[in-house]
Amino acid sequence: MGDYTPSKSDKFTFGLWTIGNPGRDPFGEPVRPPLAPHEIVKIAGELGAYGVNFHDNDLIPIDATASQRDQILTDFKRALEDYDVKVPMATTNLFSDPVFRDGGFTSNDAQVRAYALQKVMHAMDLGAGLGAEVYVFWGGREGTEVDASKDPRDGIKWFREAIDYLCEYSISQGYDLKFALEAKPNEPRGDIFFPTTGHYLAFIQTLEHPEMVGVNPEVAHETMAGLNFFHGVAQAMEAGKLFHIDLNDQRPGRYDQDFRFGSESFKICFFLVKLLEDSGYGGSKHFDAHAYRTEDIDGVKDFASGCMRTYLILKEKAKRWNEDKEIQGLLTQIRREDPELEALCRDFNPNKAEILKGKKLDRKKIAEHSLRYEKLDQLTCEIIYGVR
Ligand code: GLT
Ligand code: MN
Ligand code: MN
Repeated sequence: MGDYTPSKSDKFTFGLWTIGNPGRDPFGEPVRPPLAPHEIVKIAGELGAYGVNFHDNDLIPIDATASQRDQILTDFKRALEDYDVKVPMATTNLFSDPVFRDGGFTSNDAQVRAYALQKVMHAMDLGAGLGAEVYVFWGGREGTEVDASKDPRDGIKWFREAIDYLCEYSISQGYDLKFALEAKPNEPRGDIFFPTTGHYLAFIQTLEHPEMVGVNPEVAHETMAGLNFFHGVAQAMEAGKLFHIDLNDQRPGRYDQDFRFGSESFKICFFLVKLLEDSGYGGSKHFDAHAYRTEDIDGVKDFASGCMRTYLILKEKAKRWNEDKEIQGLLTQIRREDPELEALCRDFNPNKAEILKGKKLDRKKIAEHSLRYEKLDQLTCEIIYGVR
């Protein structure tokens, strides 16, 4: 068995809102006392996390006075130093306050849209000042219950205007922030605009500064939409757009559960970890999950260390999978190569097309090629179950 102790180079991060989650749900009051930001930094640091991320109001309450703000920031910065914890990502709360009940950037009210933009600029100042390099946009309230209320094309245009504006703001301040857009199909709105990572990938190409903007896919959100999270992340990565990732777990077809990473869909999590490790993804691995509502503070620590430990266990299994001779042999056999045909099929020119059209390709013979996926999957499962 390996050593599953996290190190800073793993770049594991938690939100102030995740370790600090008090266990409130739509039917019940908080079950855990609030933790101050500096206390959360201590917990994260002692457990071996690399960083903490926050929404503006996780750190500074929306109605804080100037002196309260100063005190919170002093305590927070000291804790970051003391426990060697970074702030790699920041974001804005555009969903809790009643003013955002019909959205922020996509509200029907121009005054709300202006307030949202103003709030984000202040939050960017706060985040960049604490060292954040990635800025997340999760549009939880950007959507509708009543489709008569809003033409989605207006919503999309307003959202685009906001992101374009904020890219310029970041450039004008010399912040060098990368923006990461986080999709979710529903909850808290009946329907949220840009319901999946794929929707955001298409949207990004319509922006003034597409190079500054990528995605922040979350396991739970894509799974809620019934999608294969691993595939979504791979597509974002292939497009050079995986700027951040929210790791947690989720049973399909349920509310946004934000369970401990790997607590549910172990196989998808395995392929996800393998993808992140094989690709050399260098960004944060952010656990956007929270402890079950049954837990006290010790349970919160169990949850946080469990997320990191599970990742490291899966990382070790991914390495074993890559080194497994039988698995690699099967893959070589499955993936038939044909350099001559492959050369004909890439980099189109009319001559190649003519040659390819004239080639004798015997489909019945081709189809005889054996695909031993049963065996491959069984061996993969055995590695995941820990018997291989
Ligand atoms: C909220 C949401 C998360 C987002 C956070 C960023 S806030 O907890 O459920 O998925 O990543 O705004
Ligand atoms: Mn979630
Ligand atoms: Mn998230």
